[in-house]
Amino acid sequence: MNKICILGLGYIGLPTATMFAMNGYQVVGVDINDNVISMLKNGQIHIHEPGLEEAVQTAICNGNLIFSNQPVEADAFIIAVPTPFFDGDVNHDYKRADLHYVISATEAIVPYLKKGNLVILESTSPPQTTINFVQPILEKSGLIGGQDFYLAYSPERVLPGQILKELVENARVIGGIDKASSEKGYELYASFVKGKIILTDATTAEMVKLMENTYRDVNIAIANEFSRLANRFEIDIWKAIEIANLHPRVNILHPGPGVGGHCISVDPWFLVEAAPDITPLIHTARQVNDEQPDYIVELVRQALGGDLRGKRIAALGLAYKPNVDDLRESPAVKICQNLATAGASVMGFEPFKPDMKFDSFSTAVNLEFALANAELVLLLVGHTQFSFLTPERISCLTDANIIIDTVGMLNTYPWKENGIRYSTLEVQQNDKNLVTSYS
Ligand code: SAJ
Repeated sequence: MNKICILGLGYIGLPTATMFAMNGYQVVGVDINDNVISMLKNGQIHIHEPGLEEAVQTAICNGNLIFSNQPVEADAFIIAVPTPFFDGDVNHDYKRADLHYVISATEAIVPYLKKGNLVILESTSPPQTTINFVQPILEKSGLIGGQDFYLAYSPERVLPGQILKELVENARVIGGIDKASSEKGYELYASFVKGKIILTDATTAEMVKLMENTYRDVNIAIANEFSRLANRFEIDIWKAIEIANLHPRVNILHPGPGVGGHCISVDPWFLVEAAPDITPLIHTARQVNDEQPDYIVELVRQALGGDLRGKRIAALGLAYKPNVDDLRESPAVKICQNLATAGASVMGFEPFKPDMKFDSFSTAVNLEFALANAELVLLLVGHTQFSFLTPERISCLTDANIIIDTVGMLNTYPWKENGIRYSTLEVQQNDKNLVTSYS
């Protein structure tokens, strides 16, 4: 295998294409977005991921990585397109996977598929997508899966922000439609993967990916529910979690403003959709995490005396998690929108995307501008640069004397001594006077 065609140049496809190109393969990266292709041809990337732009430029200079808006003949095809859920799907009480990108990418391969080719699906997909959707579409070529071509599912499991490192170091699972397909997939990925490579069948590999993200979602949901209980019983949630986690078999995750991103807030629904009758826990966890932004809006409302109309709120961080520029399914954005709908005047600030604009609320291009007129500061994302917001610095930048820190990042600073009311997801124990005025 010398030549690889990768369909979808997003957060996974682009780093994967680059990694193969840096390891000696001829790679053609394909995307249907012409703007993305022209940026990449100029050596610029359209996403924020540490080290990626330099790596793409190196691969282009080596002559191993080129970009196109159409597939080409190749030895191996990798599908790395998004699998979102349907927007505004009102007929179900769960969200359903929208597989149209996977289907159209697979269809796009058909005219180029030859005997002996390997096709890998990397997109997170509902159980049995590889055997029930991808294989039959590819067989429209007249070739038979497992006989004329190899087909496998191999999920990406990398963490945005650490993609280049994790692509190499993480364990990789490769699930073929038959043993030969798994082994062919092994041959391909072993060129750069240093983590363990596990061979299995396609549906197990699909389930493994969904189980991992669902496990995390359910665990974040219980952390969020614990934070609500902590608020009810007026205890410090962070301290309680710290103590509970001293138990050798307990590891409670962080509560926060909710779960965002294109993975954990989406993937568990694929299991619920596939088997709604046997997934009540997964369904409920999704609901708990999806409701967390409303819970935060309520905390802000209480802190501001029960009425949000006309209140000036600086919302720091709009990304779905710390130190990334990705706003997909971001709970921070949802919170800003809901605050604005309730009448607040919201000034959002996302340092990784300072030019981002929204219909319902304003955005600031820098921290100073975001804080200037605020009466309440709402920390929504634990970006490293926000960790330096000491009481002194805040006092210099704003007259706001209320801070709500939804990620518990600033809870070691002496806010009270500096005349600032500070609370996290719960009302602080050491601030009992405020407890009553908040609730
Ligand atoms: N979050 C919390 N509390 C926590 C951890 C996360 O509220 O304790 C929130 C984050 O703020 C964010 C969301 O959950 O809004 C998801 O963030 P994440 O860092 O947990 O995960 P992702 O979506 O960036 O990446 C996940 C990873 N999966 C797992 O950790 C099991 C990654 O390895 C996968 O490759 C990725 O999904 C994916 O592409 O599926």
